[in-house]
Amino acid sequence: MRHYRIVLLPGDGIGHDVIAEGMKTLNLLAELRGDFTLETQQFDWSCAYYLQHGEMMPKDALKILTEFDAIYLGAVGFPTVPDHISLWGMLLPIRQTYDLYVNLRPARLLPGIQGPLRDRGPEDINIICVRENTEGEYAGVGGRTHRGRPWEVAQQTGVFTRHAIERIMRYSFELARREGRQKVTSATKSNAQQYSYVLWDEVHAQVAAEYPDIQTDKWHIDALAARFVTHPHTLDVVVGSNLFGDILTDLGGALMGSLGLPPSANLNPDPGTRHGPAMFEPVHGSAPDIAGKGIANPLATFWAGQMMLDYLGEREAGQTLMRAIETVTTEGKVRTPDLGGQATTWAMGDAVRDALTRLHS
Ligand code: GGG
Repeated sequence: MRHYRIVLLPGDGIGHDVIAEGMKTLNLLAELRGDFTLETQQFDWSCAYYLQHGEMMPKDALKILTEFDAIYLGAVGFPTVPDHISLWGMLLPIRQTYDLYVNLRPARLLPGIQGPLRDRGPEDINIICVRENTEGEYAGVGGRTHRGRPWEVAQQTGVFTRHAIERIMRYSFELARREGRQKVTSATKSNAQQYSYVLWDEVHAQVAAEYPDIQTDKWHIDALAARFVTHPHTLDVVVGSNLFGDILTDLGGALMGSLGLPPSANLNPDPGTRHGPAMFEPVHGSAPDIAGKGIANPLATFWAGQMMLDYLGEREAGQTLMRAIETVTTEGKVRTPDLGGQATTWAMGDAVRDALTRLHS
């Protein structure tokens, strides 16, 4: 019997509801299969924790987390704490300290879901976004001075290293090969950003030359954002910097019909340079406006659970979970309000668990 230790970080807002439902679903899947078990430990690190302790997580948190096989995270951020404090107090240190340099975010229209684009179906919207996850605009380099004075200055420096660009490009081309994809599209802005994105483009071209079997192109981020809407069928694997990847994948979520659907995996695919466990989370945040109402869509978190199972080596179990999710979207009987229905988080969770049970009977 294979055994995995998962750390649960529900975080803030709807993170609690979706992680509880996610674990209930993963545990049922493990039980139905009978060939692996999931042991969990939950920590209450969050904005509420910050208000009590003055920090988002304890000083030894990053050491504690290394004892686990994977992190299953809900959402970070709540209006009670400035967003830059919560993000830099938890999510970004985990990604950077463990060098989880790949943020993998599928943007795929699920069967049965009506996206906002007229005449576009699941065959048109099937993009894998690869977001550089450790530097770029999120490097955390900069400062403020002369606070409160009329001449106050704030500087935020983007950091782009050949090393990080090269590995995210290589990962994207390898992913394209592995997944039978045809093309890698690079998001750039080398017309205005004459240093960082010129290096980005140069490294993109160098790495692309090693993969003659994979087509490639590049678009300035503004044009690419438009292309997501006008030509989504021409996009296959899309690689972007930390900020561009973040923005494009919210757009991707919108094209999928709801931000309650896209998942996200924070990975370091090179065992030799891994400093901690991979982290799996929905793309969405804590959604304070619907927190506590029981109406959050748990499907993004379930899908993140599928990515976690895949990472742990439980690929077949992950595929079954994905089939269960797609069964529910195809049948269309249970829909949370973000998808135009009235179902609760728990009803959606029950529907997926019911589909899992049917798939196993
Ligand atoms: N599900 C994780 C979460 O809370 N995401 C919200 C967020 O602000 N993320 C920032 C980022 O991924 O860069």
